[in-house]
Amino acid sequence: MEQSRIAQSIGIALDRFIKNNQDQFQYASGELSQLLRDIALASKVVHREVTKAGLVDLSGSLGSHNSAGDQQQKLDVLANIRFTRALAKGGEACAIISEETESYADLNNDGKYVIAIDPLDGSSNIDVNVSIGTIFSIYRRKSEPGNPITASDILQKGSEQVAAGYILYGSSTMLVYTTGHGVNGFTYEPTLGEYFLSHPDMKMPVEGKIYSINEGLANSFSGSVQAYLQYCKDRNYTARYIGSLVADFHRNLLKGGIYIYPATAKDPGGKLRLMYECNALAFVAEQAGGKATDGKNRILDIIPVDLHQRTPFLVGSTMMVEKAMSV
Ligand code: AHM
Ligand code: MG
Repeated sequence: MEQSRIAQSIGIALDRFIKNNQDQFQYASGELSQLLRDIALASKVVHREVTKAGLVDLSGSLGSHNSAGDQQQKLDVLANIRFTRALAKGGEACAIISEETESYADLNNDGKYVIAIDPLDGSSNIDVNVSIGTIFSIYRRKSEPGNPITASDILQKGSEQVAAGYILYGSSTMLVYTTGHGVNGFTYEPTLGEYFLSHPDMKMPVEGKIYSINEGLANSFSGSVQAYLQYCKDRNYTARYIGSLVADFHRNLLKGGIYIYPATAKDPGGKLRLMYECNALAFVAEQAGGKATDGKNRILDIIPVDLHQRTPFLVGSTMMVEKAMSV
């Protein structure tokens, strides 16, 4: 019933979709809806900046100031400012954890939500005009609003996310999110300045044939990761690696596949960050019927001890992830 209701809403604008589905949230208030709208708004600004990246770089190379006399800023820093500003203005967030800042940003003590965000992931791809993304997780704070936030508000495990998702700045810009009731994808229509539902109730194929991994590092992979890669090759699977997590994940979500960033000699604990890269995608994957693990533990069950902690990450079609864990 719920699924057909969503399927019938194809083409509906994001704002209206959020409003229509507000009753699904565990905490029936408009605050979470407002947070999602704040994130969507900031992403539209980032979309605008991303599409101008080549021009910005050009003017940057002529002098390090723009026409307004401001210093040119790197897009990832700019994206961090855009998202932080949007979330701070709304008042619903009490803290933001970001890849771009060492410590968390303490916002409104009355806010009920903690946001973990990678404002612009895969940013080394900006210079070469390849897809990049924003990844976000939303948690409800544990302590009473009105008080200073505590470590237990900040260091929550992924299973406690109340919403999560990503924005993919690709050949079109898409926002994909879950509030724990399935996954829905919205495509941005830049001339109207609106996201519209284009991918209702997304499901990740249970089995797939695409594997995504930086195979140049294979010499330092564990024996089991190397054995799984051999398994993929023996079956003529397709290798696809953009080097932009959101883009690699999104393709595998739609087509069926596995993304692996294992422990390597350079990054023995894995490269990717648990709190603002892996948890959100793990939540989306599970809600779409997929699986996410560090090789042993479910990603969403890992208790974080540090804002920026890393983890090995295997995410994708359930049967592929299970196979990768069992070889
Ligand atoms: P970043 O947060 O510095 O952008 O790094 C994260 C990115 C992911 O988007 C991508 O999947 C991975 O790093 C690629 O790493 P590598 O170049 O080692 O393959
Ligand atoms: Mg990142």
